[in-house]
Amino acid sequence: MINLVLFGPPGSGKGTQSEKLIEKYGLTHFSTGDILRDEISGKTDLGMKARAYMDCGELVPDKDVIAMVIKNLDKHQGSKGFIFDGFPRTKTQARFLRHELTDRDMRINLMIALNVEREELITRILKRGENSGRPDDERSVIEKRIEVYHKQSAPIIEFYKMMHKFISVDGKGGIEDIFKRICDTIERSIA
Ligand code: B4P
Repeated sequence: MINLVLFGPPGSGKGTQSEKLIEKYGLTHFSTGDILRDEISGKTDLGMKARAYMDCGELVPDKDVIAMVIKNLDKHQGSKGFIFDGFPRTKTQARFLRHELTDRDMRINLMIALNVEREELITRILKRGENSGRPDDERSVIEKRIEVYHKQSAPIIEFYKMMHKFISVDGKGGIEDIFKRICDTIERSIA
């Protein structure tokens, strides 16, 4: 079983690369952003609450995300492994994930962080915003999301570094080139 955390600022390509990794390694995609957007589409209580945070670029509170993760994690029993995309995003979430996985006799093998500079992140998300219909793909919200990433999410890099599970990959360039870098990293580190 391989469990990966795909990490990086908004627009770094986590969703894009997750799709390719799932196809290659047969893993289960676990994207908290996608699950939250499904909750919004379904107009659930969580969705209505989450929307207020997401639309202005803030993180959804840990207690809500954690309850949602507990509900969704056991839907995938028998999985060959997970790609955690956009989760964990805070130290509390990182500690929670380690605890939940240990209880299930599982562990994170590697956190792969996609390294992309700020201007490129903004360009990519603005381009997606032309068609995505996502209220958070708008410049001032993108800037807020990047700020929140640096303040609240980037500190968890230390958590994974201490466990010798952190690897940074160059996230600039063509999608296929980045994918090859990620696969090489996985094969060097895990296989
Ligand atoms: P997410 O859905 O996870 O969004 P994101 O981090 O902003 O990444 P995104 O998926 O947009 O970008 P990607 O890198 O794939 O989260 C949205 C919101 O949900 C958060 O702001 C937060 O409010 C909430 N949330 C989610 N998880 C949470 C948690 N754990 N705790 C609390 N709150 C949570 O790609 C972006 C674009 O770049 C795409 O259009 C893609 O086509 C393009 N792209 C990718 N690679 C490229 C390349 N190499 N070249 C050019 N373009 C590329």
